[in-house]
Amino acid sequence: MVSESTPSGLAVEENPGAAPRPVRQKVFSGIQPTGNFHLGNYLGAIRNWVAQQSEYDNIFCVVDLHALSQTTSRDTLRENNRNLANMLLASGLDPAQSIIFIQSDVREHTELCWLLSSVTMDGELRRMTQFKDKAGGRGERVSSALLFYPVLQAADILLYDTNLVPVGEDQKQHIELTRDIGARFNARYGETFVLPQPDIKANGARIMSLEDPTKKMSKSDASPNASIALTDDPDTIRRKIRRAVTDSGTEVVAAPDKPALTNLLTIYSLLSNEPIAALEERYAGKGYGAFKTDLAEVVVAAMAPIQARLADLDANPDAARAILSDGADRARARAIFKMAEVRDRMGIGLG
Ligand code: ATP
Ligand code: LTN
Repeated sequence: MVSESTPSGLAVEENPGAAPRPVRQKVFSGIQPTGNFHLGNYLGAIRNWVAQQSEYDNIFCVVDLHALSQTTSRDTLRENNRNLANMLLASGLDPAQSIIFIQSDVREHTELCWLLSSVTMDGELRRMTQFKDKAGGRGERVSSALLFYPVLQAADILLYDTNLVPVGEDQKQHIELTRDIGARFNARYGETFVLPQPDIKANGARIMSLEDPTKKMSKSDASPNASIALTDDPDTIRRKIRRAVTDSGTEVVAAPDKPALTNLLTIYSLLSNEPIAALEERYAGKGYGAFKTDLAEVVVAAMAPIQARLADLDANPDAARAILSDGADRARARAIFKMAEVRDRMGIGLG
């Protein structure tokens, strides 16, 4: 059934004969197991997932099939899947409040991906910024998985009647395409999919590289000093922040012509829950050195509880396995139900 989002954050499902019952909005988001989970992923996405968990009906997914567009080693992918699952749990995702699972465990994602490709234009996929960035002029040597990536992402989202997709800024275009694909399907076959809204926060949606504040902090950056991994030990964090590039001048202020300081102040502000203006005031006239020393300690303190939980989870691999298996069962039950509707709408099989 299609439910409409309301500004109150609640969706109202029709139920003939009964008073309308508010139901929680459905949230879906995914993250690729492609290597070192970094502060940008945490501040732009996962921290928000955790903070909003109790408000919504949530599904969070380790999108290993998406990672196949970049990862070619079997062992690396397995290891990344396990590490990311543990990291999500260590960051505070709670299986009592959220369904957490591995994408490839629910085959309906790939099936819907194929079906949606019939309402997706080749030109739309070639225009995606992420495709253009990652394909980077490699022409014929780019896998078609990289091109198809947003169709699979649309399938992930549309499969679960998702209202809200909490992501970083870089994913906005993919969510817009998801809406276009869903709307086109609905126009052709009748109302089937809920059209999702991106949930992108004003702060933290685009944490920048520590070495080049014009580029986003990215898992695929070749330089380890460009990002802070959530697993970095305190000394590594201190060293990376000490050597992070700054802007010309000496004042600790956020401004359009000070992208490096703006980025560092954003990180500080989000992790300490203090407004940027208060930090600017505190460090007025103190220079970059004192600011960076304190920032490093703020980051170290924020990572400590996550790293402690991660150590426990790493020591007990069966814990995550059971949670993910249960998550896949719960996600599959919803996905099978939706796919029956989609197949029928499209006239697949004998009916
Ligand atoms: P890659 O750079 O290899 O594409 P990634 O670091 O972007 O990887 P993803 O798995 O693609 O990681 O993204 C997971 C989530 O983290 C997404 O919601 C994405 O928008 C968010 N995210 C990624 N990088 C940043 C960043 N620098 N700032 C804020 N959010 C980010
Ligand atoms: N492309 C996303 C990962 C992703 C995703 C999703 C995010 C795959 N499927 C569904 C939100 C909803 C990225 O972050 N790079």
